[in-house]
Amino acid sequence: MVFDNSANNIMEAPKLQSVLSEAYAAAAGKSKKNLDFQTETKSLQVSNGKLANLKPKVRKFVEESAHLCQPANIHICDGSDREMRNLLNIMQQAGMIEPLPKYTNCWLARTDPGDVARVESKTFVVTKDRRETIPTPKEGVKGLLGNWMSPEDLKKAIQERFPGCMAGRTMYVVPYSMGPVGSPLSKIGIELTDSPYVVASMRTMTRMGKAVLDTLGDEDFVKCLHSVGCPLPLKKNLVNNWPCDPERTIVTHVPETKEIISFGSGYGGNSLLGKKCFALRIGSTIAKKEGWLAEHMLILGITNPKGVKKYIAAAFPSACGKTNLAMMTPSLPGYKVECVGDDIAWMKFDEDGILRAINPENGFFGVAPGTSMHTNPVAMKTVLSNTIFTNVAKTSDGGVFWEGLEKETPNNVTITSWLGDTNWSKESGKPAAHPNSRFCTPAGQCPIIDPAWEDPKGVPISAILFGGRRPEGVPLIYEAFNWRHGVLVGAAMRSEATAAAEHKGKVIMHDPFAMRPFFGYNFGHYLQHWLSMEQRTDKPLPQIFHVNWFRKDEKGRFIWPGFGENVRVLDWILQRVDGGDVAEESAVGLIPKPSSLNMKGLENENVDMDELFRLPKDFWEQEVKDISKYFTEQVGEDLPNEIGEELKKLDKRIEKL
Ligand code: OXD
Ligand code: MN
Repeated sequence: MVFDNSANNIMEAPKLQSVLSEAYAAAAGKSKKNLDFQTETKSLQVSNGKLANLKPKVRKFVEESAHLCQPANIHICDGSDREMRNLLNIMQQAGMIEPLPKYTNCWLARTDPGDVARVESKTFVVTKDRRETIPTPKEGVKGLLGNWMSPEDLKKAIQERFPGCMAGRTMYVVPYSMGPVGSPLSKIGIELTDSPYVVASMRTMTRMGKAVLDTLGDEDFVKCLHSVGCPLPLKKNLVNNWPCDPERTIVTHVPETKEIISFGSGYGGNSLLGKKCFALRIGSTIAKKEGWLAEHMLILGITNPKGVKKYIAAAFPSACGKTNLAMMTPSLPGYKVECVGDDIAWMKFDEDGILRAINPENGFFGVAPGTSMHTNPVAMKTVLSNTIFTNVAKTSDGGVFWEGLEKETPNNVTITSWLGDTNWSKESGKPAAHPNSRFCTPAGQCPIIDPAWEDPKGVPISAILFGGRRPEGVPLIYEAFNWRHGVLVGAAMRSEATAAAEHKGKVIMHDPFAMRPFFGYNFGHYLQHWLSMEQRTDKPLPQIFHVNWFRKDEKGRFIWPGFGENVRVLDWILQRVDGGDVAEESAVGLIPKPSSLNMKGLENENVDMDELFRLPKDFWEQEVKDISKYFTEQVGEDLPNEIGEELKKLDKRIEKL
């Protein structure tokens, strides 16, 4: 049974008007003096589709945005193969992409080197009240849990950027569904963009096109406006034929009006607005309102040798191996892993109170470096066709190259780096591929895609994993004592910095729930929402675990072999989910009883199990201090008491080490 806690919602009824409509009205007002500004619907050029066929609310959004951005014409996407071929053609002719003849229908894009990653510092959530978006940090401390902007400042930012920003370009109307089209768990967005690269990528990453417009009923859709910010004629030369405006880039979200407005970047989560912007930031605010969870998690199905299948969701920060785990080739005989998703999970209770998850995406936008036949053979097979690679290196035989593919690349080929160095060699000391280079590939062609990956009901989740890159102190696996403790484990997550964002170096950063860059609302309220899950069902919630594949020895070598061997950890988790008596208490949580982790076949690896599970007292004392400082400085009064209490309990247990 599911309990409806909607009465507890602290979100108020909508008060804000559509920011985009206001921006249009303001620009139209000015246009009375400015004859360039088109105010007549009939003056809009439409090269594909018909405005008259759009639902009135979609049409209004498209027309207002077109009047604001003044594109040369409008293309309403139908999602067809023909349309995709045309887009690829247009990009090839513009020099934005080139074919990779070694594979089937694969392409390489190289961005302006100023536009290579998510720009967290320029990403904002817009609410009237600052505290709805971010907790108030301690005085003198910089808040690290997202950026807030007022509606007034957003309106100003739009006025400074959007009027006329698509001049000379095509504005594409991209209707898309997060989740299978028509599923009750799915949500619809419409992205307007002047980037054909974004359209082609959205076609892979979401269900996109006519079918979405056909299913859109009276429900709200998320309005997404995106521009690369380079109207024609250009004021400066493009680098790599990649239009962008890094100095004026801004990525904004208005949860109350369900609007996403992004300017200046054409890459990744800044511009494919269904992914981080919708499925996580706006998604998490919708989830809070409606009583479910929108999380930065992979979803995998695992079948044991007895044929019993369970589903696991796992949250790791960017570039910690989510895609590798989601597509794992298990080393233990008789095990099978199947992939539902590699990045995002929407989890809701069904009518029986079971937490079920869907992957709202339709493709993988995976980090390329480190992916190889050794680390992720399934991904390597998936990307051999219909894939757009971005910022990887290319080989003289028409293929791709990145760090990690050294052994798989013929010796007789030359390598052109992502920066265009045609005779790249390792000796240059520079990476061949950008560390955040990506493949964008359809999920449906993954050889181990789970048969239920598009099940509209979602898959039942038995376990939730948190984890990160922790070179020191954190054991291979531990289980939370209960849900509340598990929420602390998620809140206390830390990991080495990633190339997916602007951070430098290998510092250990706090990344609660792997959501720090993706919270759509105040992290303190998010924790309260997670805690409230206990009251929302009378069925057992998924068990919560923490994993760390990345512990190193004193020589800096990884202690655990990782990759396919991680199935040994999943095997232990399955035993726990089954109620197996294979755990014992430790200060941090439940850890495997001696010999309960299946190490058969790893005897020659000499894995130092004692070191893998050692809990150094000084390390954990420092860890608790750091977490406590982080909560005090960053979350302050918004930290739920339950989490403070759980941290105190951890502190007490550490004292006894
Ligand atoms: C991603 C990320 O792109 O987490 O998935 O940065
Ligand atoms: Mn991610």
